[in-house]
This record gives sequence, structure tokens and C-alpha cells, in this order.
Amino acid sequence: MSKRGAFIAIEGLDRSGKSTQASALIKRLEAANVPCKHIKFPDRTTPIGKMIDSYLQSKTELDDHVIHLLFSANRWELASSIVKALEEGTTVVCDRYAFSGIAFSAAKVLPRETTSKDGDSTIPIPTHVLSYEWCRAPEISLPAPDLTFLLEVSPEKAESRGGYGEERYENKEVQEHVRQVFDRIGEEIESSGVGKWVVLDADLDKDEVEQSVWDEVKPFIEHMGVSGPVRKLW
Ligand code: FDM
Ligand code: MG
Repeated sequence: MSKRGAFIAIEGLDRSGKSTQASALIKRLEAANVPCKHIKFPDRTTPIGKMIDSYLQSKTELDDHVIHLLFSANRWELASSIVKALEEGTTVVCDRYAFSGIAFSAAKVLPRETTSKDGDSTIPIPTHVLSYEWCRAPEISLPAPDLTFLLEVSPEKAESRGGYGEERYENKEVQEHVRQVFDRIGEEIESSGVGKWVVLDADLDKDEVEQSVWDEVKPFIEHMGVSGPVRKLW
């Protein structure tokens, strides 16, 4: 069997430069004559993707469980085509994947925080709407990335890049909660051995980040190769 393609995911908070880096990586792969394909989640072009798009633009309201399952279904509807491309030797670069799915949903807290008394001070206890385990469940068995980059951007840098947009989740508070879940996911991926998790400082100049991405991807593709069947998410 000829070598299969690598499955590479690029994850991070808003304004971390994911899309820029995904495009830059595709260009580098093309220049190195590596067959490759650029995909993005959510894929807003499918019927499920259109429902997600409408929700993100706050044109529709959906129960938190429902939107979580739609995001996951949006990956499942493309899962077999991802596996097929990889098996045919095409490297797939994915802008956001299941880790965004878990992180953004598990980060949701009820608008009103309950508080606990500690001496004289009142400590807010955020109440999570969906548990981490519940959010992770529908992602089980999706094709697993061989390599995932988490682009870490500071709130200050995100702000300086033009701040957040108008869509749902694009605000400081949500992003901070999401950051914490991403850290938990990274620890789990590392210890599970399903794929490699690489954290990069995305406050750096985009050319520097691009070089760091390439420094990981190039030897990965050339030497270690990507062998064996496509793995499944943990
Ligand atoms: N998002 C993205 C989720 O909540 N779940 C998911 O499974 C995915 C893939 O959708 F706020 C969120 C993350 C982001 C929003 O993403 C749209 P883009 O990258 O801005 O299109
Ligand atoms: Mg966005």
C-alpha cells in the first residue's frame, strides 16, 4: 500500500490566525509537491452547515444540545470523504475540528452564576450547561488527526488584531472559557497517544508561526511518514 496522507488539524481561539496558517500550510505542501486538500469546519455549505451558519449569526435559536450535535453531524457527513482522501495519499489540512466542537460547547455556562460563600467573599461558581463527557461522546470514532496545532493567542493580541466579530461566541468571556477546555483536551490527546498535539505561540508574527508549523509538518511527512490505517478519535 502506498503511503497515506497526513491528517492535520489547526485549532485555536478566534483571531489566532488559524485560517491564515491553514492556507499558508497548503501553499507550502503544494510547493513541496505533496497532494493536499484544505477543509474547514463548520462546513457551512451543506444543509446541516446552513443551520449552523444561521445559529452562529443569531438568526435562529437552538437548544445547546441540538447545536452541539449539528456541529458533530457536520463532521460525520464529511468523515468518510476525509478517510478516502487520506487513503488515496492526500494530506488533509483542517481548519477547526472536533476539538473546537468539544471546547466551545463544554465552555458554555449559564448566564447567572451561582455563588458560594468563603468567609466574607463570594466566589462565583460557573454552572456548565453541557458536561465535557457529553460533548466528547458524539466525536468518538471520527477520523483522528495525526497532528493537531493549537494556536495560542493572548486576549491582548486578539484585541489588537481587530478584536472579535459579530458572531455568537465572539467575545472575551466565551473565549476565556474555551481556552481552558482546549488545555484539557490537549492533555488528554497527549496521554492517549492518538495523534500529536503541538501548542504554538500565535502572538508571534505570522511568518514565524508559519515556519514553526512547517518545521513540524515537514519531517512528519518526510521521515516518520504516516503509516497504518487512519486512527479514530479517543
Ligand atoms: N464551533 C466550531 C463550534 O462551536 N463547534 C464546532 O464544532 C466548530 C467546528 O463555531 F466560534 C464554533 C467556533 C466558532 C464558530 O467558526 C465558527 P469559524 O471558524 O469562525 O467559522
Ligand atoms: Mg469566526
